[in-house]
Amino acid sequence: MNTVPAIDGRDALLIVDVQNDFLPGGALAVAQGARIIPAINRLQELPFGRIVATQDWHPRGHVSFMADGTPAPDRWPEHCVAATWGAAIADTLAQEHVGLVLRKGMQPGIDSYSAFRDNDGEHDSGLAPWLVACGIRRVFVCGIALEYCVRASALDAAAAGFDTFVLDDVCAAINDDRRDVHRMLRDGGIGIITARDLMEGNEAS
Ligand code: VGL
Ligand code: ZN
Repeated sequence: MNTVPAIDGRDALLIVDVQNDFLPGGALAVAQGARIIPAINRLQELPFGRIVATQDWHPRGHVSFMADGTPAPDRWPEHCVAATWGAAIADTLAQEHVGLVLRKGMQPGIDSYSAFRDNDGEHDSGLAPWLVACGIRRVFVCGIALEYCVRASALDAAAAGFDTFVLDDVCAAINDDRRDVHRMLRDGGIGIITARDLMEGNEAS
């Protein structure tokens, strides 16, 4: 078992990109996307100090969209166009405890997998100092997609000095084989745990 100390007000839950376009029926559906939502809702009942949800939010013609349908690294079908149905947070995701919705990927010429900064590393979202100002010490990350926005956000949380954990079973992955991404996360100093580890650590004794 892999329990972590009980959740309290110095802990943040970061829910990455649980949006219609990343769920079955969406433009960039990740197979397990819908399955993780009930567990995320249960996690939100723990006494986190802050719960943040990110939203991929692209202008039309965004650089990350495949211009002519040709697959290329970091190019995707058109998805999460700002203020469309696909960009909306899934309506099955509980939102009453979400204190901050952070939109990312809004600049036409640069993508942003991480909640903390753009992919060029030059534009900071302000999330890290905001979490520090809120007294947050640990960040727990879940959501979609494990290999892209979850990984980038978790690595940046750790680099910013937060004790960082990825809730592996509450992340939807593009690939069935998670070994490479787990290695990258561990190399970044991130703990890989399950929702059960957290729920068990919070049971009244
Ligand atoms: C994502 C690809 C493109 C993600 C966002 O949320 O992981 N992946 N935009
Ligand atoms: Zn995107």
